[in-house]
Amino acid sequence: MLLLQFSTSHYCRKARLALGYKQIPFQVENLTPGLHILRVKPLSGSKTVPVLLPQQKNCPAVVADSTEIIRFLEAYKPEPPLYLEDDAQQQEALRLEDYFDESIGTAARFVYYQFRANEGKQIDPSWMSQIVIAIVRSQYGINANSAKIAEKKIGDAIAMLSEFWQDGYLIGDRFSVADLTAAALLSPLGLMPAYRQTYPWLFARIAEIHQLCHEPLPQNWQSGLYQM
Ligand SMILES: N[C@@H](CCC(=O)N[C@@H](CS)C(=O)NCC(=O)O)C(=O)O
Repeated sequence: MLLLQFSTSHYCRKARLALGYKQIPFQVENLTPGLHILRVKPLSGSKTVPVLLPQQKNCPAVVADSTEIIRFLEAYKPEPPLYLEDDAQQQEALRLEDYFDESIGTAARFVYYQFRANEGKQIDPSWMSQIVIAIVRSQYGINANSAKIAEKKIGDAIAMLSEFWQDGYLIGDRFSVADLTAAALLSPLGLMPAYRQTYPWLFARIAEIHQLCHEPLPQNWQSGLYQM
């Protein structure tokens, strides 16, 4: 299997966590943001990564979007499962996956790029890095106001996680797609000292999930160099 990705994207991390959890061998092709469209659009019709090319008999040629990739992997290799047996619990797990994808993954991007343009500027003050940050901020409309709204969404998500994650799972009594998605999409916050210091349990849990999924932590969790 070949995963087309940005190496530091948290949605691509979500796909890698799922592949790793199921111990499915895969290779990655790292794309350059902007130029990636030339590779991805003809394959999936969309402009986002991750995109998985299963390259296997009786499998679709292209699976785009992290949620679809997990759905495909679950059918391709059901064990160990990321979906839950109980129907109601599974519906709830998919609802949480969607909430983290649509609301929290985007909010994490806003909070992180606001940080990188301000307190986190010294992490990489090079003009190259600052240009990338400026392009991303303009592409997504990231500014002090939009980042403030995103911060509130992240706060609500962490409050919810604090009820379930300190000693258990988001749904039911085992690891599921909901836990995996939360860990992937909140991982960029591990580069921000304010979050790291205030919520050590959150980052301990994200680290545990990475271990369970055989995926290294974001390379620069310590130094704060991270782009998505
Ligand atoms: N819902 C998508 C979101 C993926 C996404 O937002 N990917 C970003 C990278 S983090 C991307 O490809 N951005 C490039 C672009 O929008 O041109 C998923 O879950 O796969």
